[in-house]
Order: sequence, then C-alpha cells, then structure tokens
Amino acid sequence: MTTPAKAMNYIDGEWSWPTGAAAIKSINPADTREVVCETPDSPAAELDRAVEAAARAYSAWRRTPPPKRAAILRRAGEILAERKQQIGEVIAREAGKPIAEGCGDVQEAIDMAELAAGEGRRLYGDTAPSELPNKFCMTVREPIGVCGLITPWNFPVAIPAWKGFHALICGNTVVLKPASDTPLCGAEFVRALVDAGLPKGVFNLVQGRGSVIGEAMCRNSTIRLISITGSTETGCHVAAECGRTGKRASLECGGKNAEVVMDDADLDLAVDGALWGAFGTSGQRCTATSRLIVHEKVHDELVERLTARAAKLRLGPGIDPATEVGPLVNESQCRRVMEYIRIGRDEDKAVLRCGGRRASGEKVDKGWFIEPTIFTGVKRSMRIFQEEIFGPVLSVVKVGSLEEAVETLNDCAYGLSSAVYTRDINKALWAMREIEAGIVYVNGPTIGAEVHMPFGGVKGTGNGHREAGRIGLDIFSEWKTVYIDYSGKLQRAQIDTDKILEQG
Ligand code: UN1
Repeated sequence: MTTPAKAMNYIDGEWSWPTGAAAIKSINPADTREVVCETPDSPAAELDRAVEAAARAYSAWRRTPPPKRAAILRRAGEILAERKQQIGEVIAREAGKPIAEGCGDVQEAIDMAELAAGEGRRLYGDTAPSELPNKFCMTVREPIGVCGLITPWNFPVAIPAWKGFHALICGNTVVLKPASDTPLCGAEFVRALVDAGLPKGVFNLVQGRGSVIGEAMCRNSTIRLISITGSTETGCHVAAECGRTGKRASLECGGKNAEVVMDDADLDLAVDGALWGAFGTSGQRCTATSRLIVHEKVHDELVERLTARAAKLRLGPGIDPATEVGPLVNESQCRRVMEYIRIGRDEDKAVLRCGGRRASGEKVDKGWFIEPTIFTGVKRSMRIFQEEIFGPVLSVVKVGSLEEAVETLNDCAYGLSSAVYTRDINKALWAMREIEAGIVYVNGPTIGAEVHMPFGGVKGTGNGHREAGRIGLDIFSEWKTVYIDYSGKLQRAQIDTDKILEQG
C-alpha cells in the first residue's frame, strides 16, 4: 500500500494544514484497508479565514475582464484534460467509481470549463427601448460576492466544476467545502485551478466535516450565497440557515427518478437504459433510476431480461478496468442501503427478484459492495418506492396505461430526472408535458445530463434553480438594470404627462 496523500486546505494562495487539526482519513471503499489520503478536520475559524481571503480577492477579480477570467478557466480545463487518467484513478480509489466513470467525471469538468470559458465572451444582458424619448435601457450581469460551495462525493470533480466555473466566470470568489469522503478529489480539482494561474484568494478550499465547516459557512455573514448538492434534509437545513443570515441558497437535492416502459417500447433499449440508470455508479447518482414503471403487457418479459443482465454485472474495485459496478462509498451508505433492502423485503410483500445481499468473492470481500437488487410487485405506498435510497436498488411497478404510469411517476416527493420508453411520438410528447420533473428523457436513461443544458428539479429536489447551461449563470449573478437618459432634461416616468402643462 502506498503512503496516504495529504489533501490540505488551500487558502489565500497557500496549501496549509491548520495547526493542531486532527486528520480525517479517506478510505478506499473497494478495499477498506487502504487509506487514500488524510485531510484536516478543520476548525470553523479556518472557514472564516478562507472567507476573508475570498473577500479581499473579490474587488480585483470582479473587475478582471470576463474574457481574461475565461482564459484561466480554459487553461484549467486543459490541465484537467492532461491529468484525466490520473484524476480518474483518484476518483476510482476514493469514491469507488469504475475508472471509465472516474474519467467521465473529469471529462464533465473539462466540458464545464469549456462552457464557462465561452461565457466569458458572452455574459449577455438585454437592451430595450425606453418609454421616454432619448433614453436607453439595458441590463448587465454582476457577481454576487463570496460564494460558498458544498459538494458531494458522487461527482467529486464534476460538481465542484459545475458550481465553481460558473461562479468564477461571473466574477465571484469562492470557498469550496468538498465531501469528507473525497477530499483528494477536491484537492485535485483545486490544484488544476491553481496551476492554471488563478490569482490568490479567488478560489479557496476548506476540508473537514459538514457539521463544522458547512455550519460555519451558514453562519458567516460575508458569504452571500451557498450552493449545495446533497440530501434534501441537508439542503433544507442550509436554506433555513441562509434565510436567517440573508444569503441566497441554491439547492440541488434528492431524486427518486423513474423510467416508464410502455408496451410499444424497444425492450432491448429499455433494458439497457434501466440497467445503466439503476446500477451505473452503483445507483449513487441523484439522477439514478430507482423506480421502473412498466406496462403490464411487457412487464414479465422486461423483468426477466433485466434480472438476467443485472445478475451478470461484474462487481469489483473501480481501478480494475473489468469492473462494471463499484462499491458504495462508505460503511454508513452501505448499511443504509442494506436497511432499505430489509424494509423492501418486509413491507407488504415486495418480491426480491435479484441481489439483496452484500456481495462476496475475492474482488469484493474487502469493500462496501452490494449486489444489484431488483424488487417487483412494489406498491406506491411502500417506502422503497417513495424514499431516496442512493444505491443499487430498483423497484418495479406494474401499470395498465400511460396515464397510470405518469400518475405513478408523479406520486413522489422529488422531481429531478425521468425517462419514457415508447415508439409512439404522441405518447412521448404527452408524457413529456405531464411528467413532474426537471429533466425528461425519451428513449434514454435517467442519467447522463449534459453540461450545456439546465440541470435541476422540481418539488423536493430543489428550490427553483438550475445549474449548468447558460441558465446556471443566474445562480451566480445579480442583474443590474441601467437607464441612460441623453435628453438633457428631466423626464419623469410613471406620471401622466398630459396633465402636467409645463412639461415640454
Ligand atoms: C448527481 O448525481 O448529483 O446526469 C449529478 C447525470 C450526471 C450528473 C449527476 N451528469 O447523471
């Protein structure tokens, strides 16, 4: 085993370990004997120090022309591309993702760098005519100030990039608190920005626990915005704290995404989609397919094909190129998922069709592996149908019509992603309109959103924001409306001028 790396804090242009801070160990979830890295259990004061650095850097960064900010982001993207394999391996070891997915995670960050850098030459506002003569109206985007980013372990490079690059291109300065399960991934992301030449203080990294650093972020009154991807429970807590201190909160929270399969669907395609959507990333995506809603005419055949394929998926460490499904990220997630499997078995006679156990065998004995699990006969009232599990567990529900399928899909507290498999364009368009979700796929799985399109959801998934795409800039900027009066005299708006005799 190699000596564990150190994933330090990066504050005001310096990598540092806070004096006296204990170490949090990040463990390889595929082999818990391996300590991937040590990171400081930073005290709250460290967060405040990072915010002060970000606040000092803000004035110059806000005035840096956006195309110049863009050049740094573009370079960061190039550096991530040069290091893709190496960082992909870090993701495989620290988050447990299969290496192809780890590299895909880095690729998503590269794509986001490209997108955000392009925005450096746009950041468009509007111009509009005035209701008065010789007057002109326009809007310009302005940054918000110091932004706090709280990011999860399941896309430990891509999500910091989604949030961080948009924040930076808009002219904000940043403090990032990455998940304590993946501190080295967070440090690798920041290292790319540093090596790209970002001025000191513009992007700061504070490692540690959510209960200390996340809470300190909420309390800090200099931070103007917190953007968090995490559970709905944590997101709502952060939003409540932000409300108390007058900050903006942008929430990207839970999902309970469903794939609908109609009787006219291409079943091979639907099986491929369900398999990838449910068991890709071991089901640990907020976009993962955790419900499969199937027309009764194709239900049995679909379930048969799906269970046969799921049972053959190759489990193993992410670093092994043969691996299709990696481990759960840590012990508590593993226990949580096993508890849901127990609940599924106990409640109201859901039928366990495959999986349902901790995986065993030479490749998986040392890690947090769970067999891809499928329940059939699931009813809408069941907890495995309603609650986010965040693991390789799929609940199948049988329905008799498209209307029933969509009503079933919508009977849920979340609304992030969804998929409909049908060959009938009318059915597809009807479902597209009726589904309550931020993302709808037709004949494609619920996972795999692209960086240039808005990402986010309705109901318990978020609070109305969309990340990524052009619209993601709205999270990280304020609009300023500018009126320019070149008439050379007082022109009064919102006054009935006919009644003012002297008005010339
Ligand atoms: C997440 O799981 O939080 O759409 C993000 C997808 C990925 C992003 C997932 N591009 O599946």
